[in-house]
Amino acid sequence: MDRSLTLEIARVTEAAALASARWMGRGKKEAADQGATSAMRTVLNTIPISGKIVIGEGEMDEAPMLYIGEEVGSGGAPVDIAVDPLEGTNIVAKGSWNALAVIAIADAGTMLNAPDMYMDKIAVGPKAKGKVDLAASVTDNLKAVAKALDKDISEVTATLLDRPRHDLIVDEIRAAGARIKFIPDGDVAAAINTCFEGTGVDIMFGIGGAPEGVLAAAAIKCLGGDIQGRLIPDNEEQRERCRKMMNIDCVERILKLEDMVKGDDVIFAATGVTDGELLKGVRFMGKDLAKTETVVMRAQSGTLRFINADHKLSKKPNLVMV
Ligand code: VTB
Ligand code: MG
Ligand code: MG
Repeated sequence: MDRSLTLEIARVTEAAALASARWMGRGKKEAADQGATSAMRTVLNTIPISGKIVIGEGEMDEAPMLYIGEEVGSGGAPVDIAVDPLEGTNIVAKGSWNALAVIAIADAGTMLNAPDMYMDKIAVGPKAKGKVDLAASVTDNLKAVAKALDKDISEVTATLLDRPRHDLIVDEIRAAGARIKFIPDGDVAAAINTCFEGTGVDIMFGIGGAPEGVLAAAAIKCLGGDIQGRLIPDNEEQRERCRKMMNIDCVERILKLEDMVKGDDVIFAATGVTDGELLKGVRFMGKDLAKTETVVMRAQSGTLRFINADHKLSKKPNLVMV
């Protein structure tokens, strides 16, 4: 993949973030999502790629835009595309933390076509790469992370979605003596944050969306961290869907990073919609100026760039909801 695509994908997530950020706190998550999706698609179609959406807004009959299988781009190298135009619709609706616009692009056929269902996940940063295992106990994983980071277990901070389904994991983290940072939503940001020491979280546990797992895996591959996932189909129909979409032997086996994103021809971008530990959200600075903060990364080189952009809103009428 041409490395100049990294700047192109920053434009894509910036557009989605700008379009959805105006909805902050308005209690309208669908509108925020729709704004992000339509802006993302508009810019994506200007990029010189022949892209196929493998992680998107849903099946063709349920999502009008960026549906799974949709072909996007203005023509070029064949690539797989994973998007979440607004990761954290509830977050934006409430004006809370860590909503992102995200995209990953990888060589065609290398990203897992994960259906929209739950996935159990574990994620850590580069120092603990290869030391955790979804099949091991929460306690053993916490011990392994503590050792890898040269911390006492009481200094390790785990993060997970604040949901009743995580009660047992929470009990075990507490019994082991580690700290917890609960998040109301947004486990892509949480997984990425484990790869940055300054964000204050060392390991992510718990069950979130499978599409979000693959997006996080693309970022974590660029960042040198580690993630594993296990799909949680609810019924036989979902199981059948997994088999059809993903072409893997056992639906409920542990998926390693390499199973979710093969090789290292992958690039990832995220723009902050609302403020988070890693990225500031969109700031509207008066009539004609908005500021965005974006992180873009490329697995092949390991280069990480933070891009601060000033946007002249009057020159981007199609992208900004008024
Ligand atoms: C998950 C998580 C996302 O929504 O999909 C979650 O991966 C939905 O979980 O990051 P519930 O069904 O428990 O609400 C997010 O938090 C935001 O899209
Ligand atoms: Mg979405
Ligand atoms: Mg999401």
